[in-house]
Amino acid sequence: MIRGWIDFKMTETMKRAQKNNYWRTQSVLLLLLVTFQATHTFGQKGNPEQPNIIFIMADDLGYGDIGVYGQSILKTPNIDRLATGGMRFTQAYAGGSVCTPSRSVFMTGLHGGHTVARDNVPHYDTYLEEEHVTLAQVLKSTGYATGGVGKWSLGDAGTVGRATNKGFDMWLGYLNQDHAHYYYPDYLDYNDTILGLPGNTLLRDHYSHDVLTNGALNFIRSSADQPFFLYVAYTVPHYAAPEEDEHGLTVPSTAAFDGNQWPTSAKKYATMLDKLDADVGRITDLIQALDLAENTLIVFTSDNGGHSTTYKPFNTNGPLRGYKRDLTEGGIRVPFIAYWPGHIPDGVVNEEVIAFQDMLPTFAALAGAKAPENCDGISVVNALLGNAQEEHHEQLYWEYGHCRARFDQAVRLGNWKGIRLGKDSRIALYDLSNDVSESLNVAEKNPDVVRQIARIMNAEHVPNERYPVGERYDGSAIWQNESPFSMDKRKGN
Ligand SMILES: [Ca+2]
Repeated sequence: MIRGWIDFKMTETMKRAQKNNYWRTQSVLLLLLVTFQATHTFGQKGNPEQPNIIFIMADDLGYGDIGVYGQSILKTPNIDRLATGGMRFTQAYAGGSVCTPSRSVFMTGLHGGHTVARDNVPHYDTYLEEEHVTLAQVLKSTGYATGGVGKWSLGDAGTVGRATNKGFDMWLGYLNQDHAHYYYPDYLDYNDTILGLPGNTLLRDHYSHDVLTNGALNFIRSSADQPFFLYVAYTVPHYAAPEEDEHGLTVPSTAAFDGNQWPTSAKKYATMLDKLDADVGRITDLIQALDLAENTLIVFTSDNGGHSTTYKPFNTNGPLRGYKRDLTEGGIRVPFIAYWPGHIPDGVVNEEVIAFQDMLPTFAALAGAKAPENCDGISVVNALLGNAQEEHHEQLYWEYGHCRARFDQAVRLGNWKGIRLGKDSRIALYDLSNDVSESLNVAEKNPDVVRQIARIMNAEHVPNERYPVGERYDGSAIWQNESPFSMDKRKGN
């Protein structure tokens, strides 16, 4: 009897406790829900589990061109703000020393000795085939809206490798990279058709960089309610075709820099950089205005090093030796800034060695998507978020010049950098820990390191029949500057 009463009391107590716990639990859940919603639903749009990713890549922008990387003459306040409010990497590497391989490495997650497009030449109408998986396809497969503007380089209009067949819902710009040498084109590729700009070559109404930025902004506006990936492959400050501009640097006006005692080409370069910086600011401002900042990772970088003809006082590659096309650091080490308020700590300078092939596994990890198994890159999510990065690159590999006068290879192994200029030539060795300018060849003192680097060079270069080493290519561009609006075409000729 007593036992029964105790049992009863216990049961009632337990029930009350359970009830209290239930309500306490519910209250905590409700509070969490309100907090969560205040942070993520009412304060933020989109799914925080799948952040938006905006990858802004300049063209031929050097390591030293940006204020936070030491530029002292030209001003880049908007790009600098991404670094002061985010993370700046000092040892980030492009996929190659020129446009096409760098973009191929970024899109495929395979390094320059494995990826499908190894150099800007020979010219092919497509590089990507049906079996090649791109970063855009990976993100699209997990529900991302995918858009791109600018220079694609990996497959022309009508080919299997065109952007809209390789994962992009929207592409506005230049599928063929020789087309991208024209800043006043009379058309741009737009999805599987063209955006006609008839008369533009003559009248110069539409500077292509402005059109690309408008396309990027409109893609953000139209994708704001779902996770999106935006690839902004700008074409500045790359040179223009000489028939379009006598200095090879087409801009609408150099008025903002005319007070400087610089050559005209320098004023034009400064104008390109100024427009680039302003448009990075427009993209960042729109993300802020749409209340997407805490749910959007913005990366700013360049596809390869600065050009050798850039006005010398600008010091385009900072302390680094060499330029675009070189495998010394000046050709491949690039500015790399990651900005994501609330996720990436402010003003961090990160010395982690990262490379373009890491972007596919990194973005896939952020999106909750599966990266292809044969990827050469590693996820650097932890480095990006300011956490301890457990996996590091043991080595990095680049190559350039298969069908040119000289085939070069380079390896980074820890802080060692080995470079071979010309097939079967001797390897020069530099210690980047105390010689970032690669000025002192220490190969003779470190024969074991040189042998190890030689083995890596031999192993990582996988021959590709489209890039036969030593066979000089002298073909011209496939894309021809012929207007789709010419009178001949109207007549049906
Ligand atoms: Ca480039």
